[in-house]
Amino acid sequence: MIRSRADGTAQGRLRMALVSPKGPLYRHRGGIFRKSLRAAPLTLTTLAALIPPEIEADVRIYDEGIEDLPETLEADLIGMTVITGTAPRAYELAARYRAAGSVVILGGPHITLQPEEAAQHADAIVTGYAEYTWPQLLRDYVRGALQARYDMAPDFDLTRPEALPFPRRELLQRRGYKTLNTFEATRGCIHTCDFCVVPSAWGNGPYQKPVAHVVDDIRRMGARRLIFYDLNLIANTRYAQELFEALIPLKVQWFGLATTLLGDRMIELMARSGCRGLLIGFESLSRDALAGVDKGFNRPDRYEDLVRRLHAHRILINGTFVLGSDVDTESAFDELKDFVLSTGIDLPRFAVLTPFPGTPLFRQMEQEDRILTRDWSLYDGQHVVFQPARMSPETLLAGHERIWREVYSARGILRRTAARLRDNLALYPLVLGANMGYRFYANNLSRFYSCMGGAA
Ligand code: B12
Ligand code: SF4
Repeated sequence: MIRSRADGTAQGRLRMALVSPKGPLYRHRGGIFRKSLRAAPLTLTTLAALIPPEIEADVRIYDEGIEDLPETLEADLIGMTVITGTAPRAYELAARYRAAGSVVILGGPHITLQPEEAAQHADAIVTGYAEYTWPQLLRDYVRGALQARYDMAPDFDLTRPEALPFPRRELLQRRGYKTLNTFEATRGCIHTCDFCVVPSAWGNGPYQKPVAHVVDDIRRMGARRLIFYDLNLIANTRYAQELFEALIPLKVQWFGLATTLLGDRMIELMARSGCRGLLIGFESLSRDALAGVDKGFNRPDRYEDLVRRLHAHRILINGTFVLGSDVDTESAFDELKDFVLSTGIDLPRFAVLTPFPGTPLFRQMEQEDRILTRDWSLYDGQHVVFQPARMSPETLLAGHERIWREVYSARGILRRTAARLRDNLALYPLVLGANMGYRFYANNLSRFYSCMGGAA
């Protein structure tokens, strides 16, 4: 049943709450994302900005990663953003709020990938990017005509002015985040890695905001140091060049995400535009493992050279790796640890291979009967939810924890980052701060572990 206000239409000011539920690791109390690792997400501030101007609304944002939720939410309409690891919590909250009379709308990557499941827990669901559907949903709600489902249109684009309000960052609890200066220029990615939710949830895109709009957003925030959340900033070379050229006069320092496909000219331009750090998905040192997940464009034999070239331009590296591929044996942990320590990756991060529902990897594992649990709260990249091919789930979990601890031991941090004291002294406090944040993360991981080996 679709509910709206008692008389069928909304009257007076709309009381709206936008909620980001907690996951096992990202939570206010007892979580392991320290403030030094938390930059403000753009999801709820973007949704708040998309409320049509003719709808008078009092909006509050609640991020359960940084604060406790009040017992009750005095809201007519509640929008919740859901990733896989937060889905069970989102459904629990949705049931509570619906019972209390609020209308609950769910959206986000997990809802997009599992719409039938999600629909059972909401008054309406929104799949895909919501720049056009969310305003339409709100208008429908106000006139008492809420639909059960709103899907992103195939011709979605991010260039029209109505899709480009500036995120309402003033609604966030400033104290909870290391920075509010997070931005996005593009969405989506041109690649199709089997384990990644991005191509499955949102298609390949990339969708691009006009560069002038991105620059305006940065200027109005007065940002000097900022983060781009784009999944792959260099997906479209021409757009990337235009963006980076436009950043040069701003004299900002920026951090973002890119693939390993970085040529010298691009690196040089990025450095000139203020790039000081990149998150790069190296994923594995094995070509077979990469080919197995459709990420064959990564060339492990070139990783060391890439790290050297980025460091030569004083660009720090947040390198991400995935453990548990079908070619990984127990020796993979030590090989990876040695690689990370010897190349001096500034901030390495390790995830357990996770077949997120809705991805090709999930379908493959399901066909092979290797999914060990459908408790989505364990789908956070730090638990083992599938049967690995060449080791036990327990070995994978233990090896994953060990590598985190070893590369973030005092000695590990020093060995990886010592060279930055010589060649990037100005950013060393930042490197050290982030390393200490991840050291805390590494030392606390075991508190959260559960491994589903043999459970299914
Ligand atoms: C910021 C961020 C974080 C932050 C904060 C996350 C939070 N508050 O939960 C931190 C660093 C803490 C984080 C951690 C993790 N993250 Co994260 N994160 C992101 C990131 C980079 C940006 C999100 C963002 O602001 N996007 C910009 C906004 C505008 O886009 P959007 O969120 O997609 O929202 C749009 C639509 O999806 C839709 N929409 C979304 N929600 C809703 C809700 C409603 C009601 C409606 C109508 C519409 C709607 O409308 C918006 C406008 O179009 C995304 C990748 C990305 N670029 O999207 C990953 C991403 C969300 N993270 C992901 C993951 C896996 C994780 C971790 C598990 C990683 C890890 N192992 O540590 C943890 C888990 C954290 C947790 N919550 O428990 C995955 C989610 C995959 C999945 N199926 O679960 C993503 C998609 C990255 C990826 N490449 O796979 N993350
Ligand atoms: S390159 Fe990165 S963002 Fe793009 S599909 Fe692969 S894992 Fe996902």
